[in-house]
Amino acid sequence: LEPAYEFLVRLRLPGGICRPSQWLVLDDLARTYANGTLRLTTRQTFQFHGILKKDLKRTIQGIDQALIDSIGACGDVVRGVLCASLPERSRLHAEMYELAKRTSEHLLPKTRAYHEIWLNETRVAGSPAEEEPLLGRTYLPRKFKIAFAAPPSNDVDIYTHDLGFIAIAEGDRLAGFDIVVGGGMGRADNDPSTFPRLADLIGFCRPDEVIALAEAVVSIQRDYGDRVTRKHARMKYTIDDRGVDWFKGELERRLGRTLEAPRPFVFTANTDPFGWTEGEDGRLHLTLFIENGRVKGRMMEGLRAIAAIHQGDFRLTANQNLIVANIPAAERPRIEALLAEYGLYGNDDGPSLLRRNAMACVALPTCSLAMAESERYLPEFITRLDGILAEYGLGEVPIILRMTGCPNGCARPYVAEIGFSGRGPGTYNLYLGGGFHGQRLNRLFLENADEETIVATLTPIFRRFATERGAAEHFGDFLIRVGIVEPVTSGRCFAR
Ligand code: SRM
Ligand code: SF4
Repeated sequence: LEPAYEFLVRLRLPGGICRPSQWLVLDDLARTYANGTLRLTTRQTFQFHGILKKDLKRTIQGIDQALIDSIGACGDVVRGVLCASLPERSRLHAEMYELAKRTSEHLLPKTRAYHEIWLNETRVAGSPAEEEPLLGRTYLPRKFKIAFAAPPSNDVDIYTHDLGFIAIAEGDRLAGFDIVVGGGMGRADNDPSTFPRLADLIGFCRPDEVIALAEAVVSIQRDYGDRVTRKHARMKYTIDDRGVDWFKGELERRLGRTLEAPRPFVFTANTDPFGWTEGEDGRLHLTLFIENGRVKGRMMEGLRAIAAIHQGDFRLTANQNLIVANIPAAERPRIEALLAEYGLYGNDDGPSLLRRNAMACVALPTCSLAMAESERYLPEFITRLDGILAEYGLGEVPIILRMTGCPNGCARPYVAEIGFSGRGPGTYNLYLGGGFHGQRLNRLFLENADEETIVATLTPIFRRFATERGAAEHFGDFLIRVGIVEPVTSGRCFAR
């Protein structure tokens, strides 16, 4: 049976940027070795599903030929580094993207094992030692996630990261970053010692201090993270147990200086702006909705056709969508012709607002940790909710809904205004009251409920929202204001 084992391959794509020529290679690999689809993930990269063991090496070699790798995409290391997609602010994006890429490269494991195993590199005596310069002999206690956000957009969900950098711009140049630490989503079923937690704001740093600061934060987790109980090994627990003040003090000790005070910033949304936008340099950007990140069928053909003529780049968003970025204005008609030919929608008439802003994790059939459907079920569930929202005149009100097939939280459901995590076939926990731009955790509202129970619960709440909503009030804020949900103010509070 072993040769029939299937694997998934996740790429490392800091900031989610790839060139059209790379897209074409990945598209070919998906058709040749995987299940004929590409999956855009919640961390701005691609996953291939269904690669047979015998084809794994060829797939990774193909990825290497496209100058992309899969190093550190999984495992107890620093994972893929996110960067705000920022289609129209090209100068700020260029600076941030460069830093995100350098941070990712700097913190990668230095071992050549990947090259030796997959790319036939010969082992040379005296080549990098077993001991990693930063990580040591045992790597980190657990995975470690970093992101760069650019207010007012929180499209990377900065508060859900172990370490986050929030850009502070002065005019169109980058002054530096506010620093947040200790976020994470994962929890385990029926185990209140595990909980999602939002990152705390601890200070400010200049762009040239980012890499040293990231290294120092990672080193604290390396030295103090729990190496005994895996469920307790993320940095959010290290910080929650010892306190933010302790963490900040330890960081300052390692940096040899005190951190500057954080600077003010405002987030307004964690969603993507769909459709066409014009950048400050006159180039155009088109954000396309990709339902739950799954590129397949006619859409896959259409994106391949666009990749074949596109002169800019592609940008994967942390909301599982795709930006065809940096299109010269003269090229717009050709791209629009392909959008029409392949039925790719890039504007407001198409899927509902609820659908466009929603995310589902992969779950069944490929995720071995799934307890319920997610990617395959959310589309039809949203159709049902769309009907109810339309009935109450709420179709144009943005509401953030996210679903995962288990408590691990891969689609960051615990910051959604409406969140679901799978409990069993056809049943979910329902969470309500998260912050519209990812600034507040939601609270458990229904446990282990089926679709009928969930719909019967949400319908009267939507009805109330339609009649009692304040001007421009968001759904999560409304639930809290009228007392339907008590706000969750910390990870521990979520777990109670
Ligand atoms: Fe995840 C494990 C898919 C983003 C928290 N995640 C998995 C695995 C690899 C299952 C496994 O370990 O066997 C899933 C593969 C399913 C499949 O068939 O493809 C999986 N995670 C995904 C993706 C593809 C979901 C998606 O629909 O896009 C995302 C890929 C990200 C990437 O490109 O690197 C993905 N996972 C996340 C996120 C969101 C984020 O990072 O912004 C989270 C929550 C944030 C966090 O880490 O706290 C997340 N995944 C987890 C966890 C729980 C971690 C924890 O702290 O407890 C696991 C399980 C584990 O690590 O033991 C997990
Ligand atoms: Fe799998 Fe659970 Fe992550 Fe969904 S949330 S992809 S079911 S591990």
